[in-house]
Amino acid sequence: TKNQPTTDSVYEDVKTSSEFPRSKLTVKEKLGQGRFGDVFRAEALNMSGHPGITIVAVKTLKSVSSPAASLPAFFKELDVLEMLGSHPNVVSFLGCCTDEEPFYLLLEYVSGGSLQSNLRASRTQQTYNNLHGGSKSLSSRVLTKFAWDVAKGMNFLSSRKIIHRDLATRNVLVAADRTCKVSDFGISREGEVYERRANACLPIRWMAPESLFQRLCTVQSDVWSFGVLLWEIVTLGATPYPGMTSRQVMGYVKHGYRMEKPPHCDDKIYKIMAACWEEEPTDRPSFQDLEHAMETLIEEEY
Ligand code: ACK
Repeated sequence: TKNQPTTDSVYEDVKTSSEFPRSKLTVKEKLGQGRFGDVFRAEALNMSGHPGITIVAVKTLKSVSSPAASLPAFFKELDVLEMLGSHPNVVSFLGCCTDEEPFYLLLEYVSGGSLQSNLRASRTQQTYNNLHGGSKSLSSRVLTKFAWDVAKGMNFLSSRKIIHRDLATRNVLVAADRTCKVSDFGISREGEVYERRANACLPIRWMAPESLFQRLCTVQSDVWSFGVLLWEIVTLGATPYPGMTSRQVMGYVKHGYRMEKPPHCDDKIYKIMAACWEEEPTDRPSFQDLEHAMETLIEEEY
């Protein structure tokens, strides 16, 4: 259904409604390196009833052949995005170009960069391994609001039975008005935090024990990752399990150890992250619980 070449002409006219004409797209500067290829800013002409130009983010799939596993992953992501609908705390899917290579995914353009880079840029001193860095520009209320936004986005995704599999501050984007938007669904991504294990690059430090040792990914393992994301927010973007190798992290988690409360971390927030790290997945809160808990924290701050 994605305009893939087919030998059966009967299906030639079956087009996805989200296909956008490539000729109406002007690709501008590169924003960075994405999961399947580069990410660019682009201008889309007369997109979905909006006359004139809409700024979009274009995710490219470099080539079908390299690596071979990318194509099914790309279409899987497309299927997920097409059925999603929109939510203010989730990066919107706007369309795709799959008539020929390179394939494009068109996404809502979010101008403020990742939550991770925002947290790190806000530090008074640029040392990501120490956990004492106070923020010069982000109040604790703003930090709690970030967590609330992510919980709302994840509550929406989980209500649609979508498992993120890679929830972390690097995969949350910040809009100009500081709204956080969950981005980057799927798992097959390359990069330094995706540590190699059994020929797969995995975000070890964000993974629940059942994901690490039984390859189980569920909404409850996303909740575990949300707990790690809370820890990232509190530490202004430190790398989880500081000073430990990924192998050490796996042993540590397996034996029931958890990250301790970071200095200056509010007791209530630590209690929430610790609940996300319950050994038994069903003992962890739901994203609905987490959304509510973050809202309560915000209300208590004033
Ligand atoms: O941290 P960044 O500036 O934000 O660098 C990465 C890069 O592309 C590779 O993922 C940016 N990026 C990804 N998706 C979007 C988007 N929807 N809008 C704006 N920038 C994006 C991301």
